Amino acid sequence: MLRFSTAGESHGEALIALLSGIPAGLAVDLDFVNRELWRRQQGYGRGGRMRIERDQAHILSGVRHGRTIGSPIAILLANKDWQNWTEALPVAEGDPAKHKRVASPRPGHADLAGALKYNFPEARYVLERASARESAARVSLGAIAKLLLRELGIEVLSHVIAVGSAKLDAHVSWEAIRGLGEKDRVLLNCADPQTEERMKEQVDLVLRSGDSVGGIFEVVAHNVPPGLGTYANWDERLDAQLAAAVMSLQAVKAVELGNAVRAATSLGSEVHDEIDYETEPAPPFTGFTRRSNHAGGLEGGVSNGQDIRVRGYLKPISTLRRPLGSVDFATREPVKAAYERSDVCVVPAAGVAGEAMVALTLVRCALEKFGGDSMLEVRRNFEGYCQQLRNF
Ligand code: EPS
Repeated sequence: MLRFSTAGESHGEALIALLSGIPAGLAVDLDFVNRELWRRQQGYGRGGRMRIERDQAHILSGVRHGRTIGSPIAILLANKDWQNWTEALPVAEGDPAKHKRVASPRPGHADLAGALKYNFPEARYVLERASARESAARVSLGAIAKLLLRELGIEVLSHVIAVGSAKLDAHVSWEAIRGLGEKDRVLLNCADPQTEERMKEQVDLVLRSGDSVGGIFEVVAHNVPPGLGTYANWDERLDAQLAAAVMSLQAVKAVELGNAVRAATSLGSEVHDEIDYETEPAPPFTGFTRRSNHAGGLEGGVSNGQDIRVRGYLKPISTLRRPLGSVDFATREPVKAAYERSDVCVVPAAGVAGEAMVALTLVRCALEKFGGDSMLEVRRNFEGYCQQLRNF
């Protein structure tokens, strides 16, 4: 069974990521893992922190001589910023005068709910763990998941559909998304240069005004065989698992599969993907094809062989340079919400974290269906299933 978790505070010494259930014999390309971490750090509208950090995966266990050995994989990501926080956030008691209190909670952030819940007099510890810095750890695990999916021919990437009110309405092909993933310079990871320019204007606007923006990313999983997930039990539905996985990312407040939002106000005849049967050119899994993919590759909680498309909707960043109204934790007097440095737009980065969550979810389902203790066994099971599909 695939299990994963993370630990670490945003300004603590390091993030730790733990992954178990990956079969033995998977080649681990560390350059690929580090490139994924780099991709998550990109995008126009990131704050000063990204100039400090250069995330690099330090694999502690589970990989020997370049391959997984079936044991839990532990990855450490050092926080470079820690050197500036050793006195403010020590593990030992330290000097209370050097602690950096977060005196007033930010609307939209976990600050207030977290302080009330854990009985903290201020929000420092809350933001340390609620911070999206944690998503770096998930991306390192997502990279391992992607390497396993690659062995089955499955790829997962993302692109940005909207930043603030600048939105791309056109369909974006898998080839265009793959092209974006190969770029060495990332602006807003949008496939259409003109829309990307409008997105940049949105970021410039909020940079000037001390505000922040959210947006929409879309994760696409390409070449997924039909039959992952099942309608048999509610918690085994792939659509439900993907929605929970992407919703669990910081600042994601809605998840859409395919064109579900538009479909809800359309007629059935306009949105259901009509079925054809073609054997030329040779289909990847089955001759059953579709004339469209409004469903986002999922029907009945099961992958249907089309690209899986999952959209994450991000609320605007909750730390504002021109802060909103709040209350001082200590005095209860009205004040402006706390401000340190912050990002103003993280949609491309959230897309990369979304890829990681989708990849980990697909690996979990793939191992349930094709699972084995070694990659040899997984590949054999997978190929047997592909043969079964061809014979169907
Ligand atoms: C974050 C606040 C900022 C972001 C951070 C998420 O960090 P800091 O408070 O150190 O300036 O840069 O994101 C990351 C560190 C990251 O790696 O993505 C927050 O409060 O959520």
